[in-house]
Amino acid sequence: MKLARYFPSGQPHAVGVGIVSDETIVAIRLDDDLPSLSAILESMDPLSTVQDRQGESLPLSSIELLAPIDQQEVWAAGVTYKRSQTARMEESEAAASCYDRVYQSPRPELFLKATPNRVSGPGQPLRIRADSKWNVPEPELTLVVNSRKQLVGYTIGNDMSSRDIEGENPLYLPQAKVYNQCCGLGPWVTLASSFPPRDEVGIHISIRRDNQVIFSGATGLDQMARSLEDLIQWLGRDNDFPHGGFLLTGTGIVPENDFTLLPADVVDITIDGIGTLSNRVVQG
Ligand code: DO4
Ligand code: MG
Repeated sequence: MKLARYFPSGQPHAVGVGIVSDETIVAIRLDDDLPSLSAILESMDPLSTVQDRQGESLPLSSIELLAPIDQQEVWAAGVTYKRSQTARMEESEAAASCYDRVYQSPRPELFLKATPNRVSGPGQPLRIRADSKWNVPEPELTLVVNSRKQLVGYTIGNDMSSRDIEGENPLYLPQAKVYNQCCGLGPWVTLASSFPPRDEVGIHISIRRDNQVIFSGATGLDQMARSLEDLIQWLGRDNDFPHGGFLLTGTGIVPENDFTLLPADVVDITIDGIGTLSNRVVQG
């Protein structure tokens, strides 16, 4: 089951939650007991929670999808794929040994990526910083975790990154990663019970400029050096999430070093079992 947040057509302030299938969305009846998507994800069994609350069915084309986030924090893991380790070591003389070590260490790299106001949903713009000249999208399977630190679903994350800032000095990492519209999430949450076997999950990216594909890449979840449960247990050590949280699990696709995103590029990220997250890039 796929659960989305959306604005119904003509009602840009009334956030709805619905079940997506093919080209339709079935509205879920919300009330004070169940006011939001995160409340559904917090319930003991999200699937049965929504079963008897189904309302009208709408064409997907008639609504505006929103990022599937309410009040949760967004965290990210780094250097979880060999390709990311190699790319970071190339971009940073100063931190090469840090990236090498963290790829192999039991403790993963984890960082706070975004608060809800910094997140862009499907079709909304993602930003490259005005003070950066080397930027990439990072297509990442994203875990949806409830306040009990249980994995309840999956979505797609885009961990937009300024490689020149990150490469200049590892202490600049928060500035390379966290700024307005730095994180894409969506297009919806696939509940854990509906996610395909992990070793069959492919992650694909394509970047279009002037309607031409200028970069595409693919990897698989089976290329990740850590397990999803391991990442969640490290994130949850002495760290609570009263509203639940999102955890981007790292990128396995990094374009060659001569590539940078430009304003008006369109980034499409597809992950099997979820769908496609599409965003246009802006700068300044
Ligand atoms: O420390 C650099 C960030 C790594 C990252 O974001 C990734 O591997 O996805
Ligand atoms: Mg990343």
